[in-house]
Amino acid sequence: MNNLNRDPFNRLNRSPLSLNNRADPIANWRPKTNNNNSNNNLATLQYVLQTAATATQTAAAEIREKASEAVQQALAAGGSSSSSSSSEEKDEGEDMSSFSVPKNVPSFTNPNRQYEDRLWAAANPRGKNKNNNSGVLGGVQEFLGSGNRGGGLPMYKDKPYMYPPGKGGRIYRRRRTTCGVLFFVLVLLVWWSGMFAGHQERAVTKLNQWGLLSKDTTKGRNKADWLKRRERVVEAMELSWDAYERYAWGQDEFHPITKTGRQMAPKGLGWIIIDSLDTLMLMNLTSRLTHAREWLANSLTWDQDQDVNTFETTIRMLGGLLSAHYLSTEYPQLAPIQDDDRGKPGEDLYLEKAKDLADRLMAAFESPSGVPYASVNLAEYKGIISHADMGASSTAETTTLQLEFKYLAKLTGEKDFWDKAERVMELVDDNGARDGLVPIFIYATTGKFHGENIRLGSRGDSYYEYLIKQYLQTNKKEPIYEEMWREALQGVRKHLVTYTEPSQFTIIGERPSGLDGDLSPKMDHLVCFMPGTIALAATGGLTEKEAKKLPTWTEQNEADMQLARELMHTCWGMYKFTATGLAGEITYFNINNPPLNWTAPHQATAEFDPDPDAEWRKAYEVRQFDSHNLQRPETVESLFYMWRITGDIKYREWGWEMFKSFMNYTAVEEGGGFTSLQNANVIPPTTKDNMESFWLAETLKYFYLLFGPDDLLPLDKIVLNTEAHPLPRFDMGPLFSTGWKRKPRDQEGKLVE
Ligand code: DMJ
Repeated sequence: MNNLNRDPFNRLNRSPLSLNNRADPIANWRPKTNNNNSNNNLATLQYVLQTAATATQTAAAEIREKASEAVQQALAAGGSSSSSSSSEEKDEGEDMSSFSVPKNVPSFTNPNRQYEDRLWAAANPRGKNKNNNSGVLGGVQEFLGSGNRGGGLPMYKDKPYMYPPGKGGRIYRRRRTTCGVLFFVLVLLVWWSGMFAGHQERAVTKLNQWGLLSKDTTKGRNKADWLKRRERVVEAMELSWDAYERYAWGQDEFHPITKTGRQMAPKGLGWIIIDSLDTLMLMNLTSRLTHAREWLANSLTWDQDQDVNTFETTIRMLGGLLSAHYLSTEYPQLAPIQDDDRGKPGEDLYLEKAKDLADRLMAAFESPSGVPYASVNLAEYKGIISHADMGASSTAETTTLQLEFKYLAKLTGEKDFWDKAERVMELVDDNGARDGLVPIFIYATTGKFHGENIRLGSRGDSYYEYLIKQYLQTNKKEPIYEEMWREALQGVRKHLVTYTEPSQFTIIGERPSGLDGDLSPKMDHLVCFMPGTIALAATGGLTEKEAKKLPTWTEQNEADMQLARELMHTCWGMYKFTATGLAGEITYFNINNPPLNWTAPHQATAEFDPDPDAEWRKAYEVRQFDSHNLQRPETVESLFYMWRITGDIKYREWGWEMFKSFMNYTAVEEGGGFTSLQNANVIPPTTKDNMESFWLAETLKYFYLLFGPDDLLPLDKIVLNTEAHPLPRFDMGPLFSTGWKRKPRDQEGKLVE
């Protein structure tokens, strides 16, 4: 791939890239798969793969049957595909000899297959409904019963709450009470019968019954062991991707159990495909990447009359395309694919698609205040005010766009991308949040906060994450963001950190009624991005050992690392607590009344005793309605940072244990890949029939990086956006600047007039 020809936006002339710190390309980094068949772990996914093969044959036969007539018509009409006719089944550079490759896997690059894909998708009536309100919320919203809250707008996906029941008539309430009593009696009976005691039976697992993962002899003692474990992650990615490709290609949602897909826009948004691009690259899955890129080239259009969530579309689609651009240009040997029209428009496909999308998303910033609207209509280039929450946008959503728009500004030389995104930070900060802790809603109309609810879970989380990452992205040249991060972290300690009873686990609670209100001892799984982010902030991405040698290392950094370790321990406990070893969406903790102050001496139990009556378990509580597991990445994300930064092997071991739980309890038969769980606290778990795109974009990527060498995506050279899409750090150059100063404030951070 000749990168010298790549310059569709004339950026090399206008604004030379100054991406210093470019990492050297990694030559042949991907290990050959080990041939040693005595490694029983190789059997781990073999069964699933075999069922995939069977399913492939069945599905392919069904598809062919349904489609053959139409295919014939299409072929007769002379509409044959111009795509590659290569029928290669193996990814380049892969040695699959240790793995039994399924026979009769359809060639995804075969033109007939492409017709089949389209017809299969067209045959799915669920994909036709533009206003089906599945949107970004999809199954989560359905499960939560929040109904149609926004006239069909895809909304924030990470809303792990049960809403209070809506207003209904008396009859409804009476019926509901009767049903409630009956339900309660039923639950009581079931409980008495011991059905919910499953959490004590960790050993009895579905895949183990099939003989999978039951004889894992890999000890993780040396590099080779970890590379073998990393290969298991690649296999999980292959299974997930192939299932999607087989059953829901081109659809935005994938339901692995019913083996169906669903669109979020009339022609699809490439939700899963684009979110996966960089994972496919990192894992060197070339033929799969080729198929994905073909879809982008031939099927993706942003010109659709569709409202999309500004934040989700930015972090997943814009972030996914930008990281694909970054990796394909900086690491061209990763999953190398030939550009077919070098030097012509279309060659820099990822960047062109990113720029086109960003131009449309920019409409969100056209609000009276400059704080972005919650949604955008893509075809109309029009921002749309939130239909819920009194018209307020989520604070995290408005402040988790900056890494993406700033990098795009740097690539294209278009300053407006930078300025609009940067301005939001000023508007938020001008509110003068006490101790740097921001309420979770903000009005796009006025730029003022709405309500006092403060948390680091949904709607609050990535505001804090992007403070420190903006500082790192521009090579620490925007100190304002480090100051804001430090202030906020101290605020977290002061107002949100407390310790459990018994066994003083460190938790980050919530203040739903503001900082003077009560502390709620509740942690969304989302909060578990914090340990890793705190460690990243303390060392700047260096190892702890390296950072400690610098004159800039302080006692505060030391304390921050300690907090990171303690929170990591607590988050890992969320996994140890449940029946499947997979965390619930929300965990409540038992705390003192009044809560212990963050300065109180504390010492959590070091080991998580598996005894069901172990004392430590009394500190944790996962409620029935919060027991779903959406394949979220935050804990493995933090394990990855903690491993890279501290070098403590236990973080890798915890990650491996977690990975095995995913394999054991979320694998879907008949080549379905992996699914979210409805209840991760019973065995067997109940399933949700949904594979989140962040399973491919984040969770599996973090496992892969956790088990791999440290020089793949070095933490002091890149920043990962909140969807785990790697972007380079760079110098701002003369064109860009922070362009704003913080208003004077008192010791608590409140503005002084
Ligand atoms: C992802 O879309 C991102 O990590 C986001 O910041 C939070 N929610 C999901 C994963 O849980």
